[in-house]
Amino acid sequence: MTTHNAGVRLLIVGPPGAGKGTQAEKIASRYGVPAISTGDIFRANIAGGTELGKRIQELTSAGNLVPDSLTNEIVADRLGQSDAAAGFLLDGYPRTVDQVSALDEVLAAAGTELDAVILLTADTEEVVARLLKRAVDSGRADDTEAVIRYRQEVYREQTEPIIAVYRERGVVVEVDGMGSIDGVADAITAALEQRLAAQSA
Ligand code: B4P
Repeated sequence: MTTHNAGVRLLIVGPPGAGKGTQAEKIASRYGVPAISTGDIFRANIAGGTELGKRIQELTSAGNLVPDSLTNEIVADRLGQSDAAAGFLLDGYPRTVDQVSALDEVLAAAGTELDAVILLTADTEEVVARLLKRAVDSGRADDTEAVIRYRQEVYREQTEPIIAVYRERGVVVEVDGMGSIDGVADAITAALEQRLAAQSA
């Protein structure tokens, strides 16, 4: 345990299949904060079979993003729950520049800010291979090759611009996501510890 486990506010960003969800669980448990994944929230809505779930299913199974207005509302509500008051790790959100602004507002209203943005980098062919494997293992509707490749494009067009915004704020911690799961986890931990120590120095 470190001295940085209280009140840490993080987000993890990277291309689909970079391992955000995989690493988010590990980081969140290390820092004792909830991992909040918009992808998981949407899949839970789909599984619930509601009208909202059906609309989300149409969008995500084609590889498109869910509209900002809806996503922002869902995340603001989730961040308002008591378990997120002392810190959180956002996984897969923000995914657009508009979502960055919405998150900024929620954090400003709470008088808090992000401690670090973990950028998980990965090679396109490797992530496509991982997601094709996940398709076999878990059968996700958005894990067909055409949709996987389209989601990489959506990432480049809509999500990559948020990295520049966070780089300008000096909060980005870049980690190579190409190693083994445990190797990547160790690299994230080391990079985060360095960042959080520098911040509190
Ligand atoms: P997500 O659920 O975020 O899905 P993802 O980007 O495909 O997966 P992730 O990067 O988390 O990879 P994972 O750890 O699973 O989004 C799904 C959809 O929801 C989006 O396309 C979009 O439509 C919608 N959505 C989500 N957030 C949104 C937002 N904010 N706004 C609008 N729409 C939004 O890893 C992938 C696979 O690789 C796994 O099988 C894993 O076991 C394997 N793996 C991980 N690390 C590995 C490693 N180091 N080596 C080998 N394999 C590894």
